[in-house]
Amino acid sequence: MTKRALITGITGQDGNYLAEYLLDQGYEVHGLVRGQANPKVAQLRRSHGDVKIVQGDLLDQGSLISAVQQVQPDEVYNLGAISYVPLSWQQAEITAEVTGMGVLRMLEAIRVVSGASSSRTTPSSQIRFYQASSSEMFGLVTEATQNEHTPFHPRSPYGVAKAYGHFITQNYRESYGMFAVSGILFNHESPRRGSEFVTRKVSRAVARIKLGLQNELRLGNMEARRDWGYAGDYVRAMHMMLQQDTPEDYVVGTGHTHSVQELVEVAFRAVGLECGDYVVSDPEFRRPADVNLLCADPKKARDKLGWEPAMSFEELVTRMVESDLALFSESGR
Ligand code: NAP
Ligand code: G4F
Repeated sequence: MTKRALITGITGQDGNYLAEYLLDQGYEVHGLVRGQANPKVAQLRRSHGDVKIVQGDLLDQGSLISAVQQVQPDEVYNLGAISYVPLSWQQAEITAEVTGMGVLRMLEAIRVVSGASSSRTTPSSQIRFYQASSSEMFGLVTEATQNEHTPFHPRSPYGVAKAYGHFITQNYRESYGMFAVSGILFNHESPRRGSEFVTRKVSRAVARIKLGLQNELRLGNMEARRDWGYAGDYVRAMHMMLQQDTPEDYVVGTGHTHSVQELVEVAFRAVGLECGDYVVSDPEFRRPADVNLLCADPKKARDKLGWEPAMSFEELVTRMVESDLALFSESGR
C-alpha cells in the first residue's frame, strides 16, 4: 500500500529535499502551508507537482487537527519552525510559539485523530512522528563532541524553544505510547539554503564578487565552529528513524567541525580568489550569545540506522558556490 506522509515546513530547505526523497520512495506526499500566496508554494508546485498542498499553521491547533484528519498520514515530519537564530532574539515570543509550542500542537493533533489516550492503550492507528530537533540545544558545550547523552545548554531563544519541542516529543512517546522521535540534526546546507544562513551568505557573496556584482563580504563571528553537512543526506536519516522497530532519538552530523573562517577560505578558493581581500568584520552580525563549537558524535545513527553522510564539506561548499555562480551569471544582478 502507498504510504502517506504529511510534512510541515515543506517550503523550507529540508521540506523540499524530504518531499523529493519521499516521492522517489513511492510515497504520497502532503505539504502543510500557511497560505497559497507564499511564492515558495508556487515554486513548489512547479518543481514538485506531485506534492499535495494542505492548509494549516503551527500556531493554530484546529488547523492541524483538520490537516491530520484530512490527510490520514502514516508519517508526520514536523520541520516547520522559525529557524533563523538571530531572529529568535528579536521575536522571542513568536519563536517559542511556533518552534516550541507548535510541536505540542502537532502532537496533540496526532493524539486526538489517532485516539491515543495513555501509555496503557495502544492508539487505534500508529501515526509515526518526526520532530526536527537541533544541535543548537547543546549550546554552551563542555565536550568536544556531542551525542544523544550530552546535556543541553541552549544559547538562544530558538535553542530554548527547540529544547521544549524535544522534551515534549519524548514526553508524548512515554505518556501515550506514540511512535514519536527526534532527530538532533547538526547544521546541514545546500544550494537551496536560505540566504540569511552563513554558508549561503558566503556562497552568494563569493559568486557575486567573482562576477563583479559585489565588492565585499561582511561577517560576524569567524571563529565559530560548526559540523556542516549536506541537507540531501540528512533527510534520508529522518526517514530511516521512522522505519525502525522502536522509537528512539538520534544525533545526525558528519563528526567533523570547521570554523566560519575555514568556510570562507574554501569558498573563495573555489573561484580562485583570496578571501583576505574581501572579508570585513562587522559587529552587526555578532549575536548576544553564540554557540562556539558544534561537532557531532553520530555513532548511534551509523550503527543502528546504517546512516552515513555522502558529501564532504569541501564538495558541499564548492557546489554551493558553483550553483550561485550559475544563478547570478544568468540573472546578471
Ligand atoms: P527553513 O528553510 O527555515 O524552513 C522553515 C519552514 O517552516 C518553512 O517552510 C516555513 O514556511 C515554515 N514555517 C514557519 N512558520 C510556520 C508556521 N507558523 N506554521 C507552519 N510552518 C511554518 O528550515 P530548514 O533549514 O528547512 O529546517 C527544517 C527544520 O529543521 C526546522 O525546524 C529547523 O529548525 C530544523 N533544523 C534545521 C537545521 C539546519 O541546519 N537546516 C539543523 C537542525 C534543525 P514559510 O515558507 O511559510 O515561511
Ligand atoms: O548559519 P548560521 O546562521 O546557523 P546556526 O546559527 O548555526 O543555526 C543553523 O543551524 C542550527 C543547527 O545547529 C539550526 F538548528 C538552525 O535552525 C540553523 O539552521 O550561523 C552559523 C555560525 C554562527 O556561529 C554565527 O555567529 O556562523 C556565524 N556567523 C558569522 N557571521 C554568521 C555570520 N551567521 C550568519 N547567519 N550571518 C553572518 O554574517
